[in-house]
This record gives sequence, structure tokens and C-alpha cells, in this order.
Amino acid sequence: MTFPQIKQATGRRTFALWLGALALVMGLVAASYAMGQGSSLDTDGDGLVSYTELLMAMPDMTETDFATLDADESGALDADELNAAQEAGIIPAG
Ligand SMILES: [Ca+2]
Repeated sequence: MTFPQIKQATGRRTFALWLGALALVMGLVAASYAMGQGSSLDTDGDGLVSYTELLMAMPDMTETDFATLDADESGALDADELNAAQEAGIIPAG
């Protein structure tokens, strides 16, 4: 095996692991919605979903992505912003 071949094989394995992790996270998020709690992302129960709260469910979410979802720039997502994100397919719909 040449170095590029090794590098390519390693990259494929990393991608497969990443896909598996992503599927697991999506499954957990979907499962939490399936339990009937539409605001399950709101772990402290204040009615808003902060970047930190969203990060627990979606570790790949960047602050830039969050800022895009936070339409009124309040620093947290309200129900309307969450609905919009779900309709856009950014956050799995419940
Ligand atoms: Ca909250």
C-alpha cells in the first residue's frame, strides 16, 4: 500500500465513523421527540433553546449555524424559530 492509498482508506473509515455518529445523534433526537416532548431540546425548561442546549443534541452545530436559526438575534431559539428550523430540515421535526 502506498501512502495515498493508506490515507484514502483511513479517510473512508473516518467518514464511516462520522456518518455512524451522525445517525446515532439523529436517532437520539428523533427518539426524544417521539417521547412527546416537542421542546425536549430545552433542557433547562425556560421555553427557549440556547446554543448550549442545541449543542447537546446536535454536537456538529456551529455558532454560525445557530446564528442563522436565531432570526431575532436574541441568543436563543423560541418556538417560532424552532419550527422554522424544523421545517427547513435543519433540526429533525417531531
Ligand atoms: Ca432553555
